[in-house]
Amino acid sequence: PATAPADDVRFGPLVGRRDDEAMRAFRSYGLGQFIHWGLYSMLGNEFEGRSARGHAAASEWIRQWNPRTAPEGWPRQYDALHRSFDPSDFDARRWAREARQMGARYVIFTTKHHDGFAMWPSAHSEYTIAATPYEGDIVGEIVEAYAAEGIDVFLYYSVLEWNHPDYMAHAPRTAQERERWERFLEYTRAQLLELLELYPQVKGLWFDGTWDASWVSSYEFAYALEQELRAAVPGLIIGSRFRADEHGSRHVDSSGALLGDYQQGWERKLPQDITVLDGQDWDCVMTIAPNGWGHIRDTTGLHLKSPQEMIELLMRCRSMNGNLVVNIGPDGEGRLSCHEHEIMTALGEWTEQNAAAVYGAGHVELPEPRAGILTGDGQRVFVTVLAVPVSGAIRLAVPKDSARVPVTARCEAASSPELAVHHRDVGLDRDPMTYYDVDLPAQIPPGRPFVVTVELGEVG
Ligand code: FHN
Repeated sequence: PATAPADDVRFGPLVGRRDDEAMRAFRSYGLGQFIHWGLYSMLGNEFEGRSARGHAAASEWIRQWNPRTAPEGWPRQYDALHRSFDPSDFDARRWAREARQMGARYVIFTTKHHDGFAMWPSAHSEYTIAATPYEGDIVGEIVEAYAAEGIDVFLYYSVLEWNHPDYMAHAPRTAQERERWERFLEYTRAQLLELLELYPQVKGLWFDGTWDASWVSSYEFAYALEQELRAAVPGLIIGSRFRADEHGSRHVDSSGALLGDYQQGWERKLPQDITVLDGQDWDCVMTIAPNGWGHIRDTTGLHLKSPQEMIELLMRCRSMNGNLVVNIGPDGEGRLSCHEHEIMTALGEWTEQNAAAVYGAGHVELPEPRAGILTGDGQRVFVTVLAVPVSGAIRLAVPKDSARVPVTARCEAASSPELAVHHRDVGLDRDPMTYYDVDLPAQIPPGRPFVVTVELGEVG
């Protein structure tokens, strides 16, 4: 149902906190996959042996190579890349199968990044996959393959375009600029409606490049367009990056309401704790390298997150009711790196072995033990143990007036899964908590976090 915007915000939220089937599915996705794939993937952050590292914001930003250090004639060479884009190893069904094996329940795919190149044969642009030697529709193949694996598809779309003649970063100032900008808005609208018409199975649109003053000042247009998009695909999910309100506020409007179905601001960072989230739905999009979403050929000297780190990030997101979306950047031929495969395999094993702690579980209103991360489903508390305490036990603090308390515990990863639970009241009357120690298995699985499942039972 529509909520009335606060008095002085006319272009605030279109919907209140949704609780329909699509949003309930979003809340239980747990893990997603982001794919940055486009012309920049052909370069891997290098051109003719020269590295762009430190000269552009990220690998997919290579077209914006600092002009002082860019190769002679740049970005002419970039803008001609599409003439040879013909990924010989691209197999959408293999990607989709591997994504399912990794445990991803949704995928976000770059249909058009800031370079303006459309990965589908858009009728509204000449700069599309149809102008390459590749004979296919990449977006179409991705949508079909992922949907066939039961993975929900979200389409990434950048409004910002670096090389579109009608695009401008500032709000239009003259009549001529206004005319150009109007044309650009119409083009944006046409492409978005086209995407939904061509691929009606999509579950969401993931907007990017919406920070420039030109777009922020087009809040009225964006408000109307959002309604059109929602009408085109009932249940469509749109995050908080799409549009601003009339006061220039983004993500959250000037009266504090979220401008979309979920908070999309968590990029390469996680909330400190659940209180900062203000009850919002959210996900966190995460790179494997420190930054750089597109393929990076030479990762020497870059810290690549380890499988263990990714598992920890996933469980931290779940403990605060969010999803983790892990990015991959295939190369220009459609190949993933060994490290990406390693991360995906580790996540796949983890999510398969610990599905209950990941998908159907969320935040637990108990203090987090130092040993690890808590998720729960009302009947059970799952402790993802990151570090084994010297005591050999995990201590759970439970309010003395709690109706449910730990009764039994298990660790499926141990050779003897059953674990002893001891109730230890420290005897301080003023302490509102009482304590349950779970003995950890003597043989701890090496090198990986592991889950201890604690069953809760009625008091008395
Ligand atoms: O500039 C982009 C960046 O290249 C990448 O696509 C990320 C993904 O979240 N979004 C933008 C920065 O916020």
